[in-house]
Amino acid sequence: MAFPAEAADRLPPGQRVQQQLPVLHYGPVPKFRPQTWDLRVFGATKTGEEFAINWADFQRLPRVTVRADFHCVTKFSVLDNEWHGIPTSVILREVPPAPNVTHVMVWAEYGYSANMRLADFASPNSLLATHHNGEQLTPEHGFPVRLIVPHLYAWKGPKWVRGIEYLTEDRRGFWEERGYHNLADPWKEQRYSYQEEPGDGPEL
Ligand SMILES: Nc1nc2c(c(=O)[nH]1)N[C@H]1C(S)=C(S)[C@@H](COP(=O)(O)O)O[C@H]1N2
Ligand SMILES: [Mo]
Repeated sequence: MAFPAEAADRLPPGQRVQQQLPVLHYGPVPKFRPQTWDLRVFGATKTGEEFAINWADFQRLPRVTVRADFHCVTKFSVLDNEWHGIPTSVILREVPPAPNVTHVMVWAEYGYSANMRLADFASPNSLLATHHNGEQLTPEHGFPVRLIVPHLYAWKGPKWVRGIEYLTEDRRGFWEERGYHNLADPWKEQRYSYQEEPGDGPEL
């Protein structure tokens, strides 16, 4: 056995264990500019206003550490990652969504985006990670901040996050428009949009 027996039931169907995170993304690695960096929270906010959290304020937000497995739709999983950063619950508390918000679109540099249900974004294990296994994220792994939603395939977690958009109806993100499943639950092997059932996502 290449991995401990306990890993067997930790591995979603069709996945195999890999020791390290590869560098995997579409497009170039953005340059971080602390003076102009902000995290925009917009769309259907409770007050109707748009917010922008600058780098200094972002760094003062409360933090957590989350231990989680990482599952990529291309079939590798990396077990036991230690992520450190700002829980998504803090963002939801700082900038509350309107009561009719059902989904969130998370935006990254260069227009990458991923949509998810509000409940997935709000999950207690979801966080805006700044550190991985005790070290600050490297530029290619998402520095300064990436979203981690451990219970979904990893494409739902944009690296280089810059925006959180509150949605009152679902809308497809970057990969969800390009053939990947709208919901992305690895335990259900929701890999491709052709597997979607009625109600799983907006029409293509
Ligand atoms: N901005 C951005 N974030 C992204 C991606 C991307 O293409 N652009 N790819 C996703 C996918 S498919 C995976 S598997 C992980 C890879 O993270 P890693 O490069 O740290 O291993 O980043 C996710 N976040
Ligand atoms: Mo991925």
